[in-house]
Amino acid sequence: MSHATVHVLNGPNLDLLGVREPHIYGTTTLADIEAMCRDVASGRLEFHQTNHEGVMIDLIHAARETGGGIIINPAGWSFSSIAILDALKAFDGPVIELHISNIHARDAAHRHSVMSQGVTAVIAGLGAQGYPVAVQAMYRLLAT
Ligand code: CA2
Repeated sequence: MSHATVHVLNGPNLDLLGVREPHIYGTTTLADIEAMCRDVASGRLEFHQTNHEGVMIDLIHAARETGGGIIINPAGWSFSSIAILDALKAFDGPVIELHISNIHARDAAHRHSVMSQGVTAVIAGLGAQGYPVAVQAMYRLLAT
């Protein structure tokens, strides 16, 4: 099963990683994170970032065709997007929701993800390292 596709999907403003607010999100860029994921990937890895909700929904639908698993950092949509939650619920494989920061230790606006009820697992607070950890965890989920 290690040849299954892992889809790593990143939501709005994550293209600014490493550039703005390093005290919260660190100095690692999204390109660095993609390289960290590819380092531990043993099969096909799709890596995307979008600032557009409809594009994210299309990426989730496209993943339905390819199969495998989804790792998603929904960023600001975590707290509002029932449309993305619905798309994730329509995906048959495992879904890992990932946050760089520990959202549970943040202010009320960043604490409650509406996404979590529709996912297999949540990783939060490991910084950029959470991404390769999630890819490795995904292979285990896909093998079970
Ligand atoms: O910790 C995470 O990964 C978040 O999903 C990031 C979201 C935030 O709304 C969530 O509470 C937690 C924000 C992503 C914005 O990314 C930026 C990166 C650099 C500078 C500004 C924003």
